[in-house]
Amino acid sequence: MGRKDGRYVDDAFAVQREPVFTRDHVFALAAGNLAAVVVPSFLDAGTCIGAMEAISRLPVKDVNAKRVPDRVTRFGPSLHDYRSVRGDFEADAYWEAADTARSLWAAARVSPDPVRLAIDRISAGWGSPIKPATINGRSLFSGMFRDVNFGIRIHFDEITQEYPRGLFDQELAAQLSFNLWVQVPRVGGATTIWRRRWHPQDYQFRDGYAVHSTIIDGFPDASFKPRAGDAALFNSGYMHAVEDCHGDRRVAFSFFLGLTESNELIAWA
Ligand SMILES: O=C(O)CCC(=O)C(=O)O
Ligand SMILES: [Fe+2]
Repeated sequence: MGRKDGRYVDDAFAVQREPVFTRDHVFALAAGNLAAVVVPSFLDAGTCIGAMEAISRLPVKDVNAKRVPDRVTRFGPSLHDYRSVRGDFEADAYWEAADTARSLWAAARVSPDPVRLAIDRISAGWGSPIKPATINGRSLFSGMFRDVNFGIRIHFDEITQEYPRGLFDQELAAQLSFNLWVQVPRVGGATTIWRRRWHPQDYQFRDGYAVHSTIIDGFPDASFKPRAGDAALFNSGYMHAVEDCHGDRRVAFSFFLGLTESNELIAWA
């Protein structure tokens, strides 16, 4: 590890550009030995434009502003918006939103379907089919896309922290974030990941869903600026943030992948 331009860089925590996602990538990300794997041009330009046209016909909603004050809009439910202040899963509202999003998505006939394509290609690299995460046998929704116009503050995503008593039928060993960008801003919009995980004693640094930036002081980081069509996987248990896009659109299909205790990959958004 060394200092470079005032930042700490760590060769063992780097962004790797690869033609495909592989099984080894998943294990290296799960173990924290890689910051991110980026597959450039995962989708071609025509598919990105087609996806943008199709999704412009779908209703988007502002993400729960109490939880995420960063002005993010999205299509489809994301599990963390269905956690009550007491920490319970708001099942009825979630399943209703998931059913609605599935019907709207099917009716929009987005072809090729970027989410289906992503699940199929990651499954091929992983070596067996990715299955949906389930709660009491019911499959969670993973077809979410979001528009991040002003960035996202430093945070981490870990379902095992959000629901310490467990929520899924499966036990998770690691959680990865998958993003597939179909439109990016001219300026800004880089993703940064720090080699810093959340520790329970960090609660004083918590500010809603985000964490205070002192938490990452002195920790190595790695960044990449996605282009339209690029896809990336990173370990969402590490602190990460999205740079301001100055109001421009930055649209990505996004879901989580869980590596289960029995070495399966499951997906949800
Ligand atoms: O849009 C990105 O680059 C990352 C967004 C994010 O916070 C996530 O996928 O967990
Ligand atoms: Fe995140």
